[in-house]
Amino acid sequence: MHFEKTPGWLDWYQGPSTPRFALPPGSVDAHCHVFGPGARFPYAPERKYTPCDASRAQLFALRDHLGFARNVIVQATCHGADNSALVDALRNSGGRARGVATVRRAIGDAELQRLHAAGVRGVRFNFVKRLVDCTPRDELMDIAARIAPLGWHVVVYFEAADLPELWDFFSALPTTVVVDHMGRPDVTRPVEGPEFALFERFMRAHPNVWSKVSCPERLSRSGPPALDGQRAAYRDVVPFARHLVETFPDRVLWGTDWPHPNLKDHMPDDGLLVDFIPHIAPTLDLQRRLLVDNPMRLYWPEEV
Ligand code: 0GY
Repeated sequence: MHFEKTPGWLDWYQGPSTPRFALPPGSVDAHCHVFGPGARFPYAPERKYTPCDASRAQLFALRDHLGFARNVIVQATCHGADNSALVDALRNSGGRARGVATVRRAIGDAELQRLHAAGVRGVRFNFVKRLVDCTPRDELMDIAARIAPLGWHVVVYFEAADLPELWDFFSALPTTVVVDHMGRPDVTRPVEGPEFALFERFMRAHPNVWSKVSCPERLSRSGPPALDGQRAAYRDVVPFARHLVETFPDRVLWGTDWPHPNLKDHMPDDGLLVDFIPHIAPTLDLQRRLLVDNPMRLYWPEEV
């Protein structure tokens, strides 16, 4: 099957630089995706965008180039609840990838077991309206109850403005809850302002809640580094991510978000994204927890 990309789609960056920051041995890229290839793993009819292909081989080549040991591959909304491309990537990772799937309430126990055997360890609930149609809360709660006995967790993706309304639902989830991209703060607002303070309060009030301190390229208004080197990359995001890393050092994860769906103005050089890490995790101890200890505890607990 042939798919036309969404008009204006930005393809992932070819030939990323070699990071200057040396990742600690055993580092995990805890948020990335595969897209198709569409000819083999067709995009879902209900998708809100059609991406360029981004195969498992291309993801694993990036992993090796950047110096990561492992990946956590998150089901992207363009594949709906068809986890075939994800499962194919996990099965062909040599045990070096774990996954977060999208499932519907009707999923059978045998299918859940099949996903678990492939390496799935979580489900994603997406509340970003431009990406998905709304799934009723009672359906999501049923899914959470089904996956909790497997030791899986729930990954949630939402916009900061929606946290007040989602607070009680998230509080009722019976698993570890991982928030994508710091709950998408508006980084033009102060880090100590009411919006981000609410997110911090949410994490303080719920010891089972973790956050990915990922996606500076998506959250930033100041943008990528200037070519003359006079402007640091995504500097407006640093205080937000660093605050979470320093306040909750055992509940933060980092990921590239490759192949970076739906970016509108630029496509990041993934090598430069890795060079962002020491700005948000300034000590060796924080770096090791963020990149190795925390993701290993969540995704490979049997090896910890
Ligand atoms: C991300 C962010 C986005 C997209 C998806 O599954 C997806 O389609 O997650 C986005 O558009 O903000 O984490 O990849």
